[in-house]
Amino acid sequence: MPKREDHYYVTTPIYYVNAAAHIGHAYTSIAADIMARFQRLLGKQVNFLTGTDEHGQKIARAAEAKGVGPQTFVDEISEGFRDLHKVLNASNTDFIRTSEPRHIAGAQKFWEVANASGDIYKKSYEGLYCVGCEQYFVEKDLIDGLCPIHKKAPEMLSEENYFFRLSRYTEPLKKYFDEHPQFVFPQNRQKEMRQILEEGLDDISISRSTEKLSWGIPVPGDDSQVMYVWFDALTNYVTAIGYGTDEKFFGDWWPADAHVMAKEINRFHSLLWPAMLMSAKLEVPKQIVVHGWLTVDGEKMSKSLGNVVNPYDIVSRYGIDAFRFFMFREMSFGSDGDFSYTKLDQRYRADLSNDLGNLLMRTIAMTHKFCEGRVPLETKGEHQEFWDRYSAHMNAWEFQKALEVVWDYVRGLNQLIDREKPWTANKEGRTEDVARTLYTLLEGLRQIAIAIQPFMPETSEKMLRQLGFEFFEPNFSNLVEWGLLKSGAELAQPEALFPHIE
Ligand code: ME8
Repeated sequence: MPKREDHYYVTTPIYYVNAAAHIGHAYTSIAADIMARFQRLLGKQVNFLTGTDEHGQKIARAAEAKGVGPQTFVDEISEGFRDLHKVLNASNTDFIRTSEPRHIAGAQKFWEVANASGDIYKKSYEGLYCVGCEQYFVEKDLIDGLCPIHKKAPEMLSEENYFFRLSRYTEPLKKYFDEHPQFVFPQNRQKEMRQILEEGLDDISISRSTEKLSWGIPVPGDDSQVMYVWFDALTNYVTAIGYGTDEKFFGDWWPADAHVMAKEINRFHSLLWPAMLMSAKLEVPKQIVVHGWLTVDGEKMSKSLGNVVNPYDIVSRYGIDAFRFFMFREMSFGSDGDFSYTKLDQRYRADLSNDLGNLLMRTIAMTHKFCEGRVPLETKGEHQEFWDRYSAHMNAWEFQKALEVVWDYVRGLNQLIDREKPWTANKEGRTEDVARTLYTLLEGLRQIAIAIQPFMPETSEKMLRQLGFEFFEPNFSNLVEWGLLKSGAELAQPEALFPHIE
């Protein structure tokens, strides 16, 4: 069965449970959520997967350091990630843990199929391993002998392991990249991967001896080895939708439309994962969506610097929608970005409180004052261009640009008020002018409320409620038409969307 046309499947990485969630994780999950909500507006049925990556050396050691068993340890932190997604108002439809039976069964099946393709063999190996990355390095990729990401010297490991014939997929991958120039977003990340392919891929170790590491999924048919954590983890994208356990469901949803992540794990997703899928005779995902790294006040977030930003703190001060908006209005998705409370504060005041909040407040207050709180006579308007520009950016993951399009509209409506001065028109008895301006504002605000829905779902709902627009079925085809606010409909009392924060 081919994947169903009206289905959209988006994923985040499954996060390591060695430490608590921070804004970096929140950023990725919100990005995926924005796309999930946008696709629902387009009328798609969406499967949105996130979850936790619970095996491997890094986690085994973190549990040991805390003096608890690995299962107890991962249970607690995984719960924290689940909770974070609720606080973020993420609309994920699933949350997978790699310690779950459905995942273990699927990962083992995947191994068996790759093995049957002749892509798995055993050999002795010695190499430099970074536990932070859960990855082997070759000398030339280290900087002064240190891992470029964790700035630590990797450990020398030597043992007999199973290997995956990644080298065999260099040519098929090159071909795939050439035929799918939009496979990796953004373009510079696609080029980077294509360059690595040019150099050729080496086979990689995909298991560990249980003598060294027992916290993992047993290799089928060999109890003395567990799977390498990345081989295990990547399969979550298929095991969560029933690979090995529910073939019908799997057929409806695979291949994924988008795997979202930051750049440090692009290589695993754009090269290793497609090769694994080719080996397992499965389709390659449609797009790998890679964003940059977040820094805080210009510095890398780190425990030792004490600058790790806790998303709960931001949400309790500014509310979830302001946080969601800020992360994608301030930074260009795909590039690196910097978080600071100063910039968040500025955006909150300028873009949200002033531009949008006051626009709604003034419009509703004037409607109460000049039109008895009822939507005035409908006025024609043309908004196709707005939706075309907005949708083109949304489809291309250009969230910052999509928000620019929306804020141009917001500013345009604010200018309309200043230009038309409905209070003067009212005083002069030009009731038709007043009605026309107010209708344009109210209906424009309704359109804006829909456009911001993927970014700020709660604010969108509040706006629609204040505008007296009760019907809310999240589907563009019923919502973007001009003129859905019916004349005579009663407006609620205005309420500040983004109240002043001390
Ligand atoms: O890599 N800026 O898990 P992880 C932006 N388990 N994004 C950030 C970030 C930052 N400073 N910090 C974290 C793993 N992220 C593996 C993934 S998938 C099969 C296995 C986000 O907990 C970003 O999405 O280290 C990054 O790729 C991910 O968290 C890394 O999460």
